[in-house]
Amino acid sequence: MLTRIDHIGIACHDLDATVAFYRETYGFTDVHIEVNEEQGVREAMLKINETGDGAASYLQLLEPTREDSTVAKWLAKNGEGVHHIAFGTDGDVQDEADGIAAKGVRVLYDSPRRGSMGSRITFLHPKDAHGVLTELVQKA
Ligand code: MC0
Repeated sequence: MLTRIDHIGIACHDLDATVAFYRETYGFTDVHIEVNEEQGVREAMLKINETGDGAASYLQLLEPTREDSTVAKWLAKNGEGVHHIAFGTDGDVQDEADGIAAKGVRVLYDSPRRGSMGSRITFLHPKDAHGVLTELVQKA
């Protein structure tokens, strides 16, 4: 079952400057930074609150590490802003994806890939989700 907004992904040009903005403007100081080479991003997870399913909700700031990454492509076309929304599941993310695929929504990966902080993730095509790139997350 999808039980939380796991994170909102925001594309940015300069990760350090954007983290500083969120820290100084809103006081979000719980920050985890990592590089995900497969996805072509350096990312910061800013914890906002814990959720009723034992997980948490985050803002995710995404800076591309290479020009051919999905985020670099998106930034070139749209500029900085909200890139995707991620729902968290309390179960197996592949089971969740299979159930959604059965409703006619394209799932982008055949099997889950590695996401932030050791999570398992997959994505739904934005064209099948009213224009919103949607990620499914199973926390580590
Ligand atoms: C593209 N489109 C979007 C979009 N990206 N619509 C809404 N939100 C987005 N973020 C739209 C385009 O405007 C275009 O529509 C159509 O989808 C095809 O886009 P494209 O520019 O031709 O690009 P494609 O087809 O090569 O790739 C789009 C696709 C890709 C969604 C398949 O971005 C993808 O595989 N995304 C999933 C992986 C990802 O985004 N990774 C970065 C976050 P029009 O109408 O113009 O034809 S990694 C992450 O978040 C991890 C690390 C984590 O959470 O832990």
